[in-house]
Amino acid sequence: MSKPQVLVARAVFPEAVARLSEHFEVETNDSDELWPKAELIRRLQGKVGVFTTGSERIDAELLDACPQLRICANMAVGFNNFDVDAMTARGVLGTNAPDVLTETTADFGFALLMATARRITESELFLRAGQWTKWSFDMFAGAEVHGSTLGILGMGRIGQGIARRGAHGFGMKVVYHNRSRLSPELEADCKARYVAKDELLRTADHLVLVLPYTPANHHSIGADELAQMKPTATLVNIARGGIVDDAALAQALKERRIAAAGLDVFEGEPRVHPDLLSVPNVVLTPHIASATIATRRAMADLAVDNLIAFLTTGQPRTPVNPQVLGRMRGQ
Ligand code: 8YV
Repeated sequence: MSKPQVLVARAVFPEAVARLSEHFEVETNDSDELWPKAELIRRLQGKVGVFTTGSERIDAELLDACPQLRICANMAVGFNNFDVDAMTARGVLGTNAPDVLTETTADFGFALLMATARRITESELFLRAGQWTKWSFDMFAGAEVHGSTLGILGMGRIGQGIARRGAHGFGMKVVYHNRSRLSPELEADCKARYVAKDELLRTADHLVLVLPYTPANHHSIGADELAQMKPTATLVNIARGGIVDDAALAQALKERRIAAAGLDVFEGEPRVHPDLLSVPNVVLTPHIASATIATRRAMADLAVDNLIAFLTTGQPRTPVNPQVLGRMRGQ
């Protein structure tokens, strides 16, 4: 009997493909091209599963054009590339890759906060440009990190990891805002105090965004929110592009209405708003918060586990729409 077919939509660790090949006939994308939708649909013909990253949009049009597809396994904790309602309506399962990247991503969030507050990029560019000719008392003087107030918008697992680093490692006062409040035990563990969003914006010395992208969260930080922040504050976005209004942020940075920003994600990435490229007080990284080899391997492994487990036993490890289990497409 021939094996079921799956597609791996982007280049990934060969070991991940090898594991899939034990169970499935696997088509890969060795050139790591970003396939346009029509090409992705063409490649998905006859496939029951697809290994996706955050870059492939799975929507009603694609699902209707790929009637054999039963599972989309994302190598990412975020799954805003999935139209979950369209998937659920058609009995197609989505899975994501939570937990395995939590601490690595929190490390990076903290690194970006430090780099932003202490003006690492700006000062390195100055040095590399041969502009360092003497010491001066306020050269690249930045914002204090230890003992300052850390604000966190979105207090899921990664937000909690950043809170712990700030509170326990740097003696920071932690305030947070989230759709729902943490349990008293988790608040105590993170030494975090729940506040309204306005208070968070007004009091944070360093504000870190870690909320998932949903249409309701679009431009959660725009001109009005930036206006409420302290002029000395820094803003860090490791969540998703679109949560911040990048044009409004570039303007605020240019006018020094906030001190600095650290951005790992962008609206319309990999394009970056041109004004962000020309302001000095911003640290820019290309969506690498989860990028350590060990973590990326764990994320790929979890996506592979989900494909194998679902397609062989019907029991995925980390479903995002478990309501489709039991009434699945093609059964
Ligand atoms: C991924 C991420 O690297 O997991 C997420 O949600 O943003 C990153 O860790 C990216 O989405 C590509 O898969």
